[in-house]
Amino acid sequence: MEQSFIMIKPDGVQRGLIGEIISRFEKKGFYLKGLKMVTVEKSFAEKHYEDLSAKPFFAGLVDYIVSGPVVAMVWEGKGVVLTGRKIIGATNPAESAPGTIRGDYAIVVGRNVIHGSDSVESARKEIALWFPEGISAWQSNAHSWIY
Ligand code: 3AN
Repeated sequence: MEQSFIMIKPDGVQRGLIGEIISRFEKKGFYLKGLKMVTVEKSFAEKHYEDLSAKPFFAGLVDYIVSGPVVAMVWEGKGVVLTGRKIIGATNPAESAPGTIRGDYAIVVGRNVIHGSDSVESARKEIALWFPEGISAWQSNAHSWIY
């Protein structure tokens, strides 16, 4: 079953949006398979965002991610990567539709509350990076009703 790496960024944690964000994924019908609150080192944040290392905002992005605890999660379900991106909304909150997380709770791109994997392949890499210890293998019995 498809999985996505979803992270509530330091601004989302500090603004008290953890419950709201988890609730949106849960109510949609996705399953929470991994969850931890961590404050990461600069080198770790640089690894997570290595594809963006040439961007002018890279240093500021890394400083933002290490500025406080984040909530790292693995969510599972049919099409969770793409649907998760829809729930999250466009990268720039000025362009995210109302009803999306960024559309409802963020204003600027440099403080956009949440990260979600952009492909199944990056989800696999990000889950391996953030959860090297592995995640729980439980299966909900509700699967048979939903799918
Ligand atoms: P997304 O998070 O929607 O996949 P990416 O991968 O293009 O978007 O960018 C990763 C993160 O980099 C964004 N979530 C945002 O925090 C930051 N970012 C992207 N573009 C900018 C920008 N122009 N200025 C500042 N930060 C940016």
